[in-house]
Amino acid sequence: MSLKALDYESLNENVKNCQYAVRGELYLRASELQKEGKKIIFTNVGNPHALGQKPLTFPRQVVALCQAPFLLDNPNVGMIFPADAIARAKHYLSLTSGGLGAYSDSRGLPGVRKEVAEFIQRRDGYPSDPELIFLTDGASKGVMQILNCIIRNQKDGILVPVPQYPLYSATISLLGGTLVPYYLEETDNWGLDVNNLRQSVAQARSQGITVRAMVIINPGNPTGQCLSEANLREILKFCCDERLVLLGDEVYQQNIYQDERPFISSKKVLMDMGAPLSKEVQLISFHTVSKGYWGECGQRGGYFEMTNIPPRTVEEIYKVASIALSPNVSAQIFMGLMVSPPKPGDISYDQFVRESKGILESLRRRARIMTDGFNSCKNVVCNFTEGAMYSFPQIKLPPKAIQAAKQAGKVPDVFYCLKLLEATGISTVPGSGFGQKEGVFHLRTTILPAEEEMPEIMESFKKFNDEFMSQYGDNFGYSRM
Ligand code: DCS
Repeated sequence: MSLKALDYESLNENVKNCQYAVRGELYLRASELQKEGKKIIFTNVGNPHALGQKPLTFPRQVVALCQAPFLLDNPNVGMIFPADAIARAKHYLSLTSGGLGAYSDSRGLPGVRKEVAEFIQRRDGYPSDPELIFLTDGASKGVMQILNCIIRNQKDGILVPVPQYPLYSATISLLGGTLVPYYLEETDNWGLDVNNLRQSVAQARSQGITVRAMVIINPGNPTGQCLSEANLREILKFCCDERLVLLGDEVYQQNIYQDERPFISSKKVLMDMGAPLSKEVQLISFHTVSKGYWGECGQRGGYFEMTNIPPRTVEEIYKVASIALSPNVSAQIFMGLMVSPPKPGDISYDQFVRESKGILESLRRRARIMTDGFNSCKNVVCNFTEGAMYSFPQIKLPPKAIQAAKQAGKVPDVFYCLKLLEATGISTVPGSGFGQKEGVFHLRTTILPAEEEMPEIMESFKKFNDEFMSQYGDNFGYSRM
C-alpha cells in the first residue's frame, strides 16, 4: 500500500531530523506535571512576560490606540492616555495604509524601517540605509529567510558556535545544509578562539563541504558571554579571508550585566576597520523586540540589516519575503517604539526610564544570584552571565550517574534535568540541546524568575544537587574534562 505524503514514514526527512530542545522532552514532561497540579518554574524559554515581567507602559499604550483607533475620536481619550502616546499612535497609523488590519510592504513599513536605520546610525555612528533593513516576525523568521538564501544543498556548511541556540541547528537541518561546529572555550569564559575556527573550516573542507557563512551570537545564548571588540575584529577579518557571510545574532544587545565589555555591534566594528574590509564583508545583523527589557516575545517583531549585499540579492530576498505578504504590523510598531523610545522632556519619559531601568537592574542582580548560587553547589561550575538571559552551569556527573542514565535510556544531562524537574519543578534545558564537548554536561536555565523567588529556587536546586551527588557520587572520576 503506498504511503500518503503526510504519513510519518513518508515525511520530508529534513523535518524528522530537525531537533529543537528548548521545547523538547524536558518541556513536555514539565507540561504533563503541570497538568497533574505540580508547580513548575518554567526556566526553559527566555520568555520574560511568562515569568511575570510587566510590559512597559508606553509602547502598550501606543499599540492599544493603534489597535482601537476609534478611541482616538473619544473626547475622553486624553484622560486615559498621555498626549505623547496619542501623538505616537497617530504617527504610526499615518505610516500604514489602512491601520493594523492591512498588510504592509513585505519588507515592513517604510516609516518604521527609517526609524530602525536612524537607531542603527545613532548606535554605531555610521549611516544605515532603510532600503537594506527588512522587518520580520521575530528575529527567527529573518534568520530562516537568510539561511534559506544561503543553503543550496547538503554540501553547503554554516559555521555555528557550540554551544548554540538551536534555531541554527534546527533550521540548517530543515533546509538540508550542514552545520560546521566551532567550539567556544568554557575555561576562557566561553571565548572564541580564531584558531578553532580555522580548524573547523579546514576539517569541513576536507570532507567536501563548502563553508558559506558564520553565525555569531553576541551576547551569547546559552553561554552568556559578550564578545570583545578585538575578538569581533578577528572574526570579521576571518570572514573576509574565507569569503564567509557573517550572520550577527545581536538579539540580546540590551541585556548586558557588567561594565567591562559593553555591547558593540558587528556593523560598527566592520565600519571602524575601514576599507577594504568595510566594503567587502557581507554581514547580516538581527534584532528583536522579544529580548532586552522589552521581552515582548509574543508580539513577534524583529528586523535584519544587510551590509555589502548586492542589490540583485536584496531584490531576491524581497521577492521571497513577499511570499508571506507582510510581517505583523503591530509588531512593526513595537519595533518602531523600541528603536525610538520616549525622549527626555516627553511626558512619558520618566516612567519609561523608571520601568526599563528597574527591569535591567534586577536582571543584573539575578544574573549574579544565579551564578553565585550554582558555583556554591557541589560539582557545579558556572561562568558569570555577562549578557543575554541565561545561566549555563557545567554539572560534573559522577560515573554512577552516567551509568544510571544509560540504564534508563537517557542522555546523562537529560537524566539529571529530568530528576531536577521531578524533585523541584524547575524546568531547564539539558546542555546536549545546545551542543557541548564530548563527555561534558551542562544545563541551561534562564535568569528570569522573579527576583524575590530566586533565593528559594537556588536553595531548592542546591538541595536537589546535594542529594543527587550523594546518591550517585563517589570521590573520583567525574565527567569534567
Ligand atoms: N536568536 C537568539 C540567540 C535567541 O536566543 C532567540 C530566542 C532568537 C534569535 C529568536 O527570537 P525571536 O524570534 O523571538 O525574535 N531565544 C529563545 C530561547 O533560547 N529561549 O526563548 C526563546
